[in-house]
Amino acid sequence: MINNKILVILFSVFISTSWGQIPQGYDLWMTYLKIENEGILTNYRNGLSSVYFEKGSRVLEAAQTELGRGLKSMLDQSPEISDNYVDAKVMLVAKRLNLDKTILKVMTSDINQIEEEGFIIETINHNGKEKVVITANDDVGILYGVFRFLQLIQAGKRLDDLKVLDAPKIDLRMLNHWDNLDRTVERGYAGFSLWNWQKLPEYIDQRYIDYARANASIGINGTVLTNVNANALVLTPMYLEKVAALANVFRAYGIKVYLTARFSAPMEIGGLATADPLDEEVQKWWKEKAVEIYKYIPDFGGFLVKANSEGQPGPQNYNRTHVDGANMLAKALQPFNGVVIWRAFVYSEHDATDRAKQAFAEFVPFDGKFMDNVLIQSKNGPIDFQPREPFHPMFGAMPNTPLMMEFQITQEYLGFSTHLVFLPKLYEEVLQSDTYTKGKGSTVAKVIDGSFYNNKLTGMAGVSNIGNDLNWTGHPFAQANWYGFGRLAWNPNLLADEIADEWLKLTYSTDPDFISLIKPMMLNSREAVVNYMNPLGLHHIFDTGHHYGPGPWVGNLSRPEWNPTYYHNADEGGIGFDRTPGGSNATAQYAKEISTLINNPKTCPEEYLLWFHHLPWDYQLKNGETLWNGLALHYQKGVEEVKDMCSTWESVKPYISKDQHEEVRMLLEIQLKEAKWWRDACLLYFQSFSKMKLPAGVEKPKHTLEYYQSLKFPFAPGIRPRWD
Ligand code: GCW
Repeated sequence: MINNKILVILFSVFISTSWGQIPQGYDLWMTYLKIENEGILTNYRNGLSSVYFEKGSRVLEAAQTELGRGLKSMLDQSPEISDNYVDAKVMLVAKRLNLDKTILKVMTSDINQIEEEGFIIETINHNGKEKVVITANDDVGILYGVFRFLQLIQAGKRLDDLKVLDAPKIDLRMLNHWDNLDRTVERGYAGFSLWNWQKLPEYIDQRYIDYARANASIGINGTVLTNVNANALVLTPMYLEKVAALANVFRAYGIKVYLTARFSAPMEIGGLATADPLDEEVQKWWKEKAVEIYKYIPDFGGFLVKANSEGQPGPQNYNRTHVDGANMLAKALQPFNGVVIWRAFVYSEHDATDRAKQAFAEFVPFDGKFMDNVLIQSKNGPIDFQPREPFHPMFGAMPNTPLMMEFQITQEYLGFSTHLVFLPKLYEEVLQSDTYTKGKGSTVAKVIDGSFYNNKLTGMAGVSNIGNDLNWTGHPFAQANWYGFGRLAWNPNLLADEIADEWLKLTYSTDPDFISLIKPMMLNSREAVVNYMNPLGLHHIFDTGHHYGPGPWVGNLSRPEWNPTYYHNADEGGIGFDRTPGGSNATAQYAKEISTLINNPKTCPEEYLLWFHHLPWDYQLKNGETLWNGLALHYQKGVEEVKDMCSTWESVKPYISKDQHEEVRMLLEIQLKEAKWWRDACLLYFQSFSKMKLPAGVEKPKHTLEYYQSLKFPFAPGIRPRWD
C-alpha cells in the first residue's frame, strides 16, 4: 500500500513537471487565446455584448457556435443572443438580403460587390449607435465572415473601424488526402488517416468536426478523402455510406467531398472485362455509378484521377487519350454538376525523353479538348515537389483549359514532419513566377485564378499533411503550412510574410517582440532547407522509395528517372542536368523571354543553375567561387541557418509555455542533425567526382561516404506497409 502511494505521488509530480499537460496544438490556429490587453478587452466586451444572428441552416448554426466559442475564450464573455433584429444592440450577422434598408444605407462598403462565398465585416453607425455587421450573400459567406472576424479580434483589431470586404479568388480550394483505406497515409508523417472507416458511418469522431472547422476557418471548401493511388472499393456501397457520413459533417462547414476514381474500377468492382473509355458498357457503368453516388451524397464534388502514371491504370491502356478518359467521367458527373480533376503528373518508363518534359508534351496538344467540368491538375513544378523547382511550363501554355495547381503540404521532400519549413514561401515563389505568356506580369497566380483566361472553373489543391497525431501535423509549425495553403487558395496573391504574421498571432502570441524574432526565422526556413538539401538547382537526390535523407549515389533502380544519378549527372567533368537546346531542350517549353535567360548559364538564376545546366566543377559562379566551392558553401550555409534557427528559438523562451518551447526545440535538434547528414553525405559523394578540397569554412564530414551509403531505413514513415 505504502509503496503504491509513493508511486502515485511520484507519478503525479512527474506528470506535472516534466510531461506537462496534454501536448499543445490540437486547437491549431483556433485556440482563441485570451486577450490580455485590458483596453482592447473592454472595447470588445462592450462592443459585443449582444448579437443578432440569422438562423435557418446548419452552416449558420455552425457559424453561430463558432462565434460563441471564440468570444467566450478570448473575452470570457458570452454575448446575449437577441432574436429580435431591431433590439440587437451591437452586432448583426445576417445575409444581406435580410438586412434592414436603413442599415444598408449607412454601410459604406459597396454591398453589391459581395461575391459568392465572400463577406463584408463593417462597423456602422446606425441610429446613433455603433454596430458591427457581418453580411454575405450565402450562408458559407457568413461562416467565413465569422471566422475572419474572430481572427481580427485575436490579432487585436479595434471594433470601431472595421471594414473588410473579401471573397475567394479561386473556386475549388481543396485538400488532397493520400489516405489509404487501411488508414496508412502515403507520404504522411503525422500518424494514421483521420478517417476511421471501420467505425463509420455510425461513429462521428469529434476530429471530423474540428477538421471541418479548421478548413472552413481558412476557406477550404473541398476535400478528396482518398489516395490518388486509388482503391476502387471506396466506390462500393459499403464505403459510400461511410463517405456520406463524413460529407454530412463537412456540409455544415461548406466543404464538399470528392473521391479518387480508379480508372479500372468497372473491372475491379463492376465485373466488366474492360475499362476502355470508349466502350459503351464502361460508359454506362460510370453513369450508373454517378447516379448511385449522388443518392448517397447529393452534393458530391466529383472525382480526382491519377491515370497512366506510375503504374496506375488509365485510358492509354486501351490506346485512348487523357481526353477520352476525362471526358467519359465528366459526362457521367455532368448531370449533377460534379467535376473531374484529372492529374497531369504523368511520365512513362517507355519514354526516354527528359521526365521534366513529359506532362507538357502529353497535355498541351489537348488544350481546349476537355469538357467544361474537367480541370487539369498540375504539380507546381515539372518534376515532383522538390525543395525548389522552376514553375511547371504547362501554366500559361493551355489557355483553353482550366489548370488547377497542386502543391504538396506534406513534406515528402522537405524533411518530413521533423523539419521546420514554412512552405508558403515556396508557394509564393511559384505563384508569383512570371510565365510571360501574355507578356510581362503573366504570373502563375493569374493563370490559375482565371483572371487571365476567364476560366469557368478555377482550383488549387494541397496534398494534406494531416494525420491523427494529437497536433494534426506532427510538427507544430507544419500547421502553418496547412494554414498558409488555405490562405493562398483563397487569395493566391497573399504574401508569405502576411501569412506568417497571421498564423503566429493566432497560434502562439501577438507579442510584437516574439513575432519579430520568429517571423524571419519562418520566412528563411525554406531557403535553409534548399541549401542543406538541394542547392543551386539540384533535385531528386533523395534516398530511394521513402525519400528520407540523401541518396545521390542511387543509380540502380529499374526506371532511369527514379534514379538520383539521372538528375544530377555528376561525373568528373561536372554536374547538373542539361536542359538547354544542347541537352534535353526542356527550356523550349517556356516562353521565349524565359528560355533565352535560362539557356545561358551566365543569365540563368543561380538557384536553377544545375536544373538547366551541366557545368564543370571549376565553372565560375557570380560571386567568383568555383561551382564546387559554391556548392559546398551552400550546404554549409544551410547547416548554419538551422543553427541560427535553434538559437532564435532559444531566445523566445519567455514568450511561450515550456511545453511549446521544448517540443520545437527537440525537433530543431533533429533538423540540425539531418542538415549535417545531408551536407556531409552529398559533399563526400560529389567530391568523389570533383576531386577538389572542401573550401575554408566548410566543416569536415563526421563519417566516411561508405558509412552514409550504408544507412538503411526500412521503416521510414510515409510508404505503404507491405503485409506480405
Ligand atoms: O512524388 C510521388 C510520390 C508518390 C505519389 C506521386 C503522385 C501518390 O512519391 O508517393 O503518389 O508522387 O503524386 O502521384
